[in-house]
Amino acid sequence: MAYENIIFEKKGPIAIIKFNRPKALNAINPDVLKEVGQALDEIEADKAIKVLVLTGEGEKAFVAGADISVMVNLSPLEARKFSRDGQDMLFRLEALAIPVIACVNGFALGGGTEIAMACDFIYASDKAKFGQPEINLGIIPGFGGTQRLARLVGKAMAKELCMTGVIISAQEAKEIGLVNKVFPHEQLWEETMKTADLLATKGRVSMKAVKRCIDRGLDVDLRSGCYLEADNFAICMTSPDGKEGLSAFLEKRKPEFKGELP
Ligand code: DAK
Repeated sequence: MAYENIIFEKKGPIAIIKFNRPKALNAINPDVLKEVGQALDEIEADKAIKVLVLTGEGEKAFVAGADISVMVNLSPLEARKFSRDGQDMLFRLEALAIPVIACVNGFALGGGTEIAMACDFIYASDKAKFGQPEINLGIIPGFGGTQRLARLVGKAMAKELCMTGVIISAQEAKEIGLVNKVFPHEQLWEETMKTADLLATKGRVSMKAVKRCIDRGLDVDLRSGCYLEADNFAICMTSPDGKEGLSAFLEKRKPEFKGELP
Protein backbone atom coordinates (compact mmCIF):
# COMPACT_ATOMS: atom_id res chain seq x y z
CA MET A 1 0.00 0.00 0.00
CA ALA A 2 1.04 3.61 -0.45
CA TYR A 3 2.23 5.46 2.63
CA GLU A 4 1.96 9.24 2.97
CA ASN A 5 2.69 9.99 6.60
CA ILE A 6 5.54 7.55 7.00
CA ILE A 7 8.26 6.26 4.71
CA PHE A 8 8.47 2.48 4.92
CA GLU A 9 11.53 0.75 3.46
CA LYS A 10 13.20 -2.62 3.63
CA LYS A 11 16.97 -2.85 3.25
CA GLY A 12 17.79 -6.55 3.23
CA PRO A 13 16.82 -7.88 6.67
CA ILE A 14 16.28 -4.38 8.11
CA ALA A 15 12.93 -2.57 7.97
CA ILE A 16 12.88 1.20 8.42
CA ILE A 17 9.89 3.31 9.42
CA LYS A 18 10.51 7.03 9.04
CA PHE A 19 7.92 9.43 10.45
CA ASN A 20 7.29 11.72 7.50
CA ARG A 21 5.52 14.95 8.43
CA PRO A 22 8.61 17.16 8.65
CA LYS A 23 6.63 20.42 8.32
CA ALA A 24 4.84 19.55 11.57
CA LEU A 25 8.04 18.11 13.09
CA ASN A 26 6.62 14.61 12.47
CA ALA A 27 3.78 15.10 14.97
CA ILE A 28 1.60 12.01 15.34
CA ASN A 29 -2.00 12.09 14.12
CA PRO A 30 -4.46 9.21 13.64
CA ASP A 31 -3.29 8.68 10.03
CA VAL A 32 0.29 8.14 11.23
CA LEU A 33 -0.93 5.56 13.74
CA LYS A 34 -2.89 3.78 10.99
CA GLU A 35 0.06 3.68 8.60
CA VAL A 36 2.50 2.47 11.25
CA GLY A 37 -0.04 -0.28 12.03
CA GLN A 38 -0.05 -1.31 8.36
CA ALA A 39 3.75 -1.30 8.20
CA LEU A 40 3.85 -3.49 11.32
CA ASP A 41 1.43 -5.92 9.61
CA GLU A 42 3.88 -6.15 6.68
CA ILE A 43 6.84 -6.63 8.99
CA GLU A 44 5.13 -9.37 10.97
CA ALA A 45 4.25 -11.21 7.76
CA ASP A 46 7.82 -11.06 6.38
CA LYS A 47 10.07 -13.55 8.14
CA ALA A 48 13.11 -12.20 6.24
CA ILE A 49 12.93 -8.99 8.32
CA LYS A 50 15.12 -9.27 11.41
CA VAL A 51 15.39 -5.71 12.74
CA LEU A 52 13.21 -2.60 12.72
CA VAL A 53 14.58 0.94 12.93
CA LEU A 54 12.34 3.93 13.66
CA THR A 55 13.50 7.43 12.81
CA GLY A 56 12.22 10.83 11.65
CA GLU A 57 12.38 12.52 8.26
CA GLY A 58 14.02 15.94 8.10
CA GLU A 59 16.79 17.55 10.08
CA LYS A 60 14.86 18.68 13.14
CA ALA A 61 12.66 16.01 14.59
CA PHE A 62 12.15 12.37 15.42
CA VAL A 63 8.59 13.10 16.60
CA ALA A 64 7.63 16.37 18.34
CA GLY A 65 4.68 14.71 20.04
CA ALA A 66 1.07 14.04 19.31
CA ASP A 67 -0.39 16.52 16.82
CA ILE A 68 -1.65 19.36 19.00
CA SER A 69 -3.87 20.71 16.19
CA VAL A 70 -5.74 17.39 16.17
CA MET A 71 -5.85 16.93 19.93
CA VAL A 72 -7.39 20.35 20.54
CA ASN A 73 -10.63 19.24 18.87
CA LEU A 74 -11.02 15.78 20.38
CA SER A 75 -14.13 14.81 22.31
CA PRO A 76 -13.56 12.74 25.47
CA LEU A 77 -14.34 9.51 23.59
CA GLU A 78 -12.13 10.49 20.65
CA ALA A 79 -9.31 11.39 23.06
CA ARG A 80 -9.59 7.98 24.67
CA LYS A 81 -9.56 6.27 21.25
CA PHE A 82 -6.52 8.30 20.13
CA SER A 83 -4.71 7.48 23.35
CA ARG A 84 -5.65 3.77 23.17
CA ASP A 85 -4.65 3.56 19.48
CA GLY A 86 -1.27 5.10 20.35
CA GLN A 87 -0.83 2.79 23.31
CA ASP A 88 -1.78 -0.24 21.18
CA MET A 89 0.79 0.73 18.55
CA LEU A 90 3.48 0.88 21.22
CA PHE A 91 2.42 -2.48 22.71
CA ARG A 92 2.72 -3.91 19.19
CA LEU A 93 6.28 -2.55 18.87
CA GLU A 94 7.15 -4.20 22.18
CA ALA A 95 5.48 -7.46 21.14
CA LEU A 96 7.34 -7.68 17.80
CA ALA A 97 9.57 -10.76 17.66
CA ILE A 98 12.46 -8.68 16.29
CA PRO A 99 14.53 -5.93 17.93
CA VAL A 100 13.44 -2.34 17.38
CA ILE A 101 15.91 0.55 17.57
CA ALA A 102 14.76 4.15 17.99
CA CYS A 103 17.19 6.29 15.99
CA VAL A 104 16.38 9.70 17.47
CA ASN A 105 17.60 12.36 15.07
CA GLY A 106 16.09 15.47 16.71
CA PHE A 107 13.14 16.47 18.91
CA ALA A 108 11.50 13.51 20.66
CA LEU A 109 8.92 15.25 22.79
CA GLY A 110 5.75 13.95 24.42
CA GLY A 111 4.54 11.14 22.14
CA GLY A 112 8.02 11.16 20.55
CA THR A 113 9.73 10.19 23.80
CA GLU A 114 6.91 7.69 24.39
CA ILE A 115 7.45 6.00 21.00
CA ALA A 116 11.22 5.88 21.54
CA MET A 117 10.72 4.28 24.97
CA ALA A 118 8.61 1.50 23.47
CA CYS A 119 11.56 0.54 21.25
CA ASP A 120 14.12 -1.93 22.59
CA PHE A 121 16.71 0.80 22.90
CA ILE A 122 17.45 4.35 21.86
CA TYR A 123 20.39 5.71 19.88
CA ALA A 124 20.37 9.51 19.75
CA SER A 125 22.00 12.32 17.82
CA ASP A 126 23.87 14.86 19.93
CA LYS A 127 21.22 17.31 18.65
CA ALA A 128 18.31 15.24 19.97
CA LYS A 129 16.06 16.52 22.74
CA PHE A 130 13.73 14.54 24.98
CA GLY A 131 10.92 15.42 27.34
CA GLN A 132 7.32 15.03 28.42
CA PRO A 133 6.11 18.63 28.07
CA GLU A 134 2.38 17.75 28.18
CA ILE A 135 2.01 19.47 31.57
CA ASN A 136 2.66 22.78 29.76
CA LEU A 137 -0.44 22.07 27.65
CA GLY A 138 -2.57 21.25 30.70
CA ILE A 139 -2.63 17.53 29.85
CA ILE A 140 -0.59 14.44 30.70
CA PRO A 141 1.31 11.90 28.59
CA GLY A 142 -1.23 9.70 26.78
CA PHE A 143 0.86 7.06 25.05
CA GLY A 144 2.16 5.31 28.16
CA GLY A 145 4.72 7.97 29.09
CA THR A 146 4.06 8.06 32.81
CA GLN A 147 4.40 4.27 32.92
CA ARG A 148 7.40 3.53 30.69
CA LEU A 149 9.41 6.53 31.86
CA ALA A 150 9.08 5.54 35.52
CA ARG A 151 10.13 1.99 34.68
CA LEU A 152 13.14 3.20 32.67
CA VAL A 153 14.52 6.07 34.73
CA GLY A 154 12.85 5.55 38.12
CA LYS A 155 9.90 7.14 39.89
CA ALA A 156 11.48 10.40 41.02
CA MET A 157 13.13 11.30 37.71
CA ALA A 158 9.95 10.40 35.80
CA LYS A 159 7.95 12.66 38.10
CA GLU A 160 10.46 15.49 37.66
CA LEU A 161 10.27 15.25 33.87
CA CYS A 162 6.46 14.90 33.72
CA MET A 163 5.82 17.55 36.39
CA THR A 164 8.23 20.22 35.14
CA GLY A 165 7.85 19.51 31.42
CA VAL A 166 11.50 20.45 30.92
CA ILE A 167 13.26 19.41 27.75
CA ILE A 168 16.57 17.60 28.22
CA SER A 169 19.55 17.05 25.93
CA ALA A 170 20.55 13.68 24.52
CA GLN A 171 23.51 13.61 26.90
CA GLU A 172 21.28 14.21 29.93
CA ALA A 173 18.91 11.53 28.63
CA LYS A 174 21.86 9.15 28.47
CA GLU A 175 22.93 10.04 32.01
CA ILE A 176 19.49 9.12 33.41
CA GLY A 177 19.37 5.85 31.47
CA LEU A 178 16.77 6.81 28.88
CA VAL A 179 19.20 6.70 25.94
CA ASN A 180 21.75 3.96 25.27
CA LYS A 181 24.23 5.88 23.13
CA VAL A 182 24.71 9.41 21.81
CA PHE A 183 26.51 9.98 18.50
CA PRO A 184 27.58 13.09 16.60
CA HIS A 185 24.55 13.95 14.44
CA GLU A 186 26.19 13.04 11.13
CA GLN A 187 27.28 9.61 12.41
CA LEU A 188 23.96 8.59 13.97
CA TRP A 189 22.49 6.77 10.97
CA GLU A 190 25.68 4.87 10.13
CA GLU A 191 26.15 3.78 13.75
CA THR A 192 22.50 2.73 14.02
CA MET A 193 22.77 0.65 10.86
CA LYS A 194 25.98 -0.98 12.13
CA THR A 195 24.10 -2.21 15.19
CA ALA A 196 21.08 -3.19 13.07
CA ASP A 197 23.39 -5.26 10.82
CA LEU A 198 24.87 -6.96 13.88
CA LEU A 199 21.43 -7.75 15.31
CA ALA A 200 20.37 -9.20 11.95
CA THR A 201 23.06 -11.88 12.22
CA LYS A 202 21.55 -13.34 15.41
CA GLY A 203 19.04 -16.15 15.69
CA ARG A 204 15.37 -15.17 15.51
CA VAL A 205 14.24 -17.59 18.22
CA SER A 206 16.80 -16.48 20.79
CA MET A 207 16.30 -12.79 19.91
CA LYS A 208 12.58 -13.08 20.58
CA ALA A 209 13.30 -14.98 23.81
CA VAL A 210 15.65 -12.27 25.14
CA LYS A 211 13.10 -9.59 24.35
CA ARG A 212 10.24 -11.48 26.03
CA CYS A 213 12.26 -12.42 29.11
CA ILE A 214 13.46 -8.87 29.77
CA ASP A 215 10.16 -7.12 28.97
CA ARG A 216 7.83 -9.57 30.69
CA GLY A 217 10.31 -10.35 33.44
CA LEU A 218 10.30 -6.71 34.58
CA ASP A 219 6.55 -6.97 35.18
CA VAL A 220 6.86 -9.88 37.63
CA ASP A 221 8.84 -10.87 40.75
CA LEU A 222 12.41 -12.13 40.34
CA ARG A 223 11.59 -15.82 40.83
CA SER A 224 8.75 -15.74 38.27
CA GLY A 225 11.06 -13.89 35.88
CA CYS A 226 13.71 -16.56 36.31
CA TYR A 227 11.14 -19.30 35.63
CA LEU A 228 10.19 -17.42 32.46
CA GLU A 229 13.88 -17.38 31.56
CA ALA A 230 14.20 -21.13 32.20
CA ASP A 231 11.26 -21.87 29.88
CA ASN A 232 12.70 -19.67 27.15
CA PHE A 233 16.17 -21.13 27.71
CA ALA A 234 14.75 -24.61 27.16
CA ILE A 235 13.01 -23.54 23.97
CA CYS A 236 16.17 -21.91 22.58
CA MET A 237 18.45 -24.76 23.64
CA THR A 238 16.33 -27.35 21.85
CA SER A 239 15.48 -25.20 18.79
CA PRO A 240 17.28 -25.76 15.45
CA ASP A 241 19.04 -22.39 15.95
CA GLY A 242 20.28 -23.45 19.39
CA LYS A 243 21.57 -26.77 18.08
CA GLU A 244 23.19 -24.96 15.13
CA GLY A 245 24.86 -22.32 17.34
CA LEU A 246 26.27 -24.83 19.80
CA SER A 247 27.45 -27.23 17.06
CA ALA A 248 29.00 -24.39 15.05
CA PHE A 249 31.09 -23.37 18.07
CA LEU A 250 32.34 -26.94 18.58
CA GLU A 251 33.04 -27.31 14.85
CA LYS A 252 34.85 -23.92 14.79
CA ARG A 253 32.62 -22.41 12.10
CA LYS A 254 30.12 -19.55 11.84
CA PRO A 255 26.54 -20.50 12.72
CA GLU A 256 23.78 -20.26 10.14
CA PHE A 257 20.57 -19.42 11.95
CA LYS A 258 17.30 -20.28 10.20
CA GLY A 259 14.93 -18.90 12.82
CA GLU A 260 12.66 -21.94 12.91
CA LEU A 261 10.98 -23.74 15.76
CA PRO A 262 10.36 -27.50 15.49
N1 DAK B 1 1.78 19.16 17.01
C1 DAK B 1 1.45 19.87 15.91
N2 DAK B 1 2.30 20.69 15.28
C2 DAK B 1 3.53 20.80 15.79
C3 DAK B 1 3.95 20.10 16.94
C4 DAK B 1 3.00 19.24 17.56
N3 DAK B 1 3.30 18.49 18.63
N4 DAK B 1 5.23 20.42 17.21
C5 DAK B 1 5.59 21.30 16.26
N5 DAK B 1 4.59 21.52 15.41
C6 DAK B 1 4.59 22.41 14.23
C7 DAK B 1 4.55 23.87 14.65
O1 DAK B 1 3.23 24.26 14.93
C8 DAK B 1 5.10 24.54 13.40
O2 DAK B 1 4.08 24.60 12.42
P1 DAK B 1 3.91 25.90 11.48
O3 DAK B 1 3.70 27.04 12.42
O4 DAK B 1 5.20 25.99 10.71
O5 DAK B 1 2.72 25.56 10.63
C9 DAK B 1 6.14 23.53 12.92
O6 DAK B 1 5.81 22.28 13.52
C10 DAK B 1 7.56 23.89 13.34
O7 DAK B 1 7.54 24.10 14.74
P2 DAK B 1 8.14 25.41 15.43
O8 DAK B 1 8.05 26.58 14.52
O9 DAK B 1 7.48 25.52 16.77
O10 DAK B 1 9.67 25.00 15.57
P3 DAK B 1 10.71 25.46 16.69
O11 DAK B 1 12.02 24.94 16.24
O12 DAK B 1 10.57 26.92 16.97
O13 DAK B 1 10.28 24.69 18.02
C11 DAK B 1 9.57 22.75 19.30
C12 DAK B 1 10.36 23.30 18.07
C13 DAK B 1 9.59 21.21 19.19
C14 DAK B 1 10.31 23.17 20.60
C15 DAK B 1 8.16 23.33 19.30
O14 DAK B 1 7.57 23.08 18.00
C16 DAK B 1 7.27 22.70 20.31
O15 DAK B 1 7.32 23.03 21.48
N6 DAK B 1 6.38 21.78 19.85
C17 DAK B 1 5.42 21.15 20.72
C18 DAK B 1 6.10 20.08 21.53
C19 DAK B 1 5.14 19.45 22.47
O16 DAK B 1 4.54 20.08 23.36
N7 DAK B 1 4.99 18.14 22.33
C20 DAK B 1 4.11 17.38 23.14
C21 DAK B 1 2.80 17.31 22.42
S1 DAK B 1 1.58 16.64 23.48
C22 DAK B 1 -3.28 11.70 24.62
C23 DAK B 1 -2.58 11.14 23.59
C24 DAK B 1 -1.30 11.52 23.38
C25 DAK B 1 -0.74 12.47 24.16
C26 DAK B 1 -1.47 13.03 25.18
C27 DAK B 1 -2.73 12.63 25.43
N8 DAK B 1 -4.65 11.36 24.78
C28 DAK B 1 -5.47 11.41 23.64
C29 DAK B 1 -5.18 11.27 26.12
C30 DAK B 1 0.54 12.97 23.85
C31 DAK B 1 0.67 14.30 23.94
C32 DAK B 1 1.75 14.99 23.30
O17 DAK B 1 2.63 14.43 22.68
